[in-house]
Amino acid sequence: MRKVLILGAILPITAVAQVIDTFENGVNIGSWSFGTGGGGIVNTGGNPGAYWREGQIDSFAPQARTEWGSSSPFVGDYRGNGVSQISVDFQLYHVDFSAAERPLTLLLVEDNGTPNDFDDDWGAFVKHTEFVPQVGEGWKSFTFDFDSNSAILPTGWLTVPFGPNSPQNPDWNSLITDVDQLRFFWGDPELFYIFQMFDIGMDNVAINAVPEPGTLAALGVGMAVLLLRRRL
Ligand SMILES: [Ca+2]
Ligand SMILES: [Ca+2]
Repeated sequence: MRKVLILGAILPITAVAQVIDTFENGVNIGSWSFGTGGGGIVNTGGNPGAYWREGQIDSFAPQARTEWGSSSPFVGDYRGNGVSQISVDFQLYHVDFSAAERPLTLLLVEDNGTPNDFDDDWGAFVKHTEFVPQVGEGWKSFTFDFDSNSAILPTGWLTVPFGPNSPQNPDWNSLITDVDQLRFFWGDPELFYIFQMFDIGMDNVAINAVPEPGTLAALGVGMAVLLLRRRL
């Protein structure tokens, strides 16, 4: 009886809070696009159902991004909101030459407090171990796990300046407590690529929060104590 009560008390605390953009009913929760102005929601063929399709992306590296200055739930104070995971599904329908061996990169952008001045913007990014999908591969899912409570740039992450006035020593803490834009960058931001036309689909963009590790550890200790007491 006591065991049931314990589990009942823990489950709500460890539940994952999630915002997921499935694009159903014509709703683009996250203000997503690839920035061409030509994208839109298609009602069938997604993973499943509706999805975001942008067919005329002329770019060296397509970048699905939250609209600049939007109130997208995919930006803001990641640390305060306990964000620990971001995931997305992509499909590649067409590319002129090749999209082979491009990692999918999660890129978080900081406007440095000046949203109208792009010369001092910068970002922090982490490359997924999986490459972007190829034509004919169908929908491919990507999940990025990270610690927004880390006081320093997490292992595997790098920073990138976007203008001549970007800070010399970019502050991870100012970024992770006030993310201004989320981008999924189709490639390695440190490499150069040729311009090509891409036709891409996107679905199930999700941002997840779980309790801080300290909270889980405290619960673990509590469970151990309770189990010990039961045995005694
Ligand atoms: Ca969908
Ligand atoms: Ca700025």
